[in-house]
Amino acid sequence: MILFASDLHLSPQSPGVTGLFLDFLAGPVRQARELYLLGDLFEAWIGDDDLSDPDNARIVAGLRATSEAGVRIGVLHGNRDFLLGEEFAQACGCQLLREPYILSTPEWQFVLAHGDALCLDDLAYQQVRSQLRDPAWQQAFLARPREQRRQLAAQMRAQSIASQQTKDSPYSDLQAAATDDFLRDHGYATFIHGHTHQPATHDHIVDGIHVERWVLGDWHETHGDYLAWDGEALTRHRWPTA
Ligand SMILES: [Mn+2]
Repeated sequence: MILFASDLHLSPQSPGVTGLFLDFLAGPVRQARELYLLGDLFEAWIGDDDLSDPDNARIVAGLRATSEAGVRIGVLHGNRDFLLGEEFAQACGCQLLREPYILSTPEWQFVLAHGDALCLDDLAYQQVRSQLRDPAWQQAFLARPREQRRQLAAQMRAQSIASQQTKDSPYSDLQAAATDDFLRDHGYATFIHGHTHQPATHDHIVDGIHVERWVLGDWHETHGDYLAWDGEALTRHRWPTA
């Protein structure tokens, strides 16, 4: 079994979600061979020197125990935790993957991404995104004292909430034409992504070929959403199950 989840947005402000995620790691994930986290595992990540934060340490310990139990964990960056680095990956025993990531199984091909790179209609967002993903900007940010980075992250978060309020929908969707190009460029593989917080399964017809696009949901205090591939079918699940 291969499991997929995204947009947990783990933060000290939502301890319920952290609890659900740790139960998820100790539960269904232990029965799986692989787990892919498709971005925004954390609400914010200000640098790997923040691994010592007690909340982060608890989450890393959960991931570590899971990888040590033999589950391969792949992590993609989201637009919140784009600064997750090698130190984090080593502490968890997981692998940081560059998006788009092609996942080939003996039975099927998938392409994995966070999803925000295809939200091209939101020009303001794409501008911010290219700044945050710029290595020079990242280096300068990481060179600041940790407390300053924490404040800057909170400021950016507040600005993003304010700009969302002027839009019809807080999360713009993927651009249709760019998505079709993306599916074509990745061999019509089944596309799994998150970011939009609009869980659904979409059917695309690209060059006459039917391609599925599965959107992961974000996690809440009461429940989370994940997908499972058992070698034959992709299915959506709610956690906890009851
Ligand atoms: Mn996101």
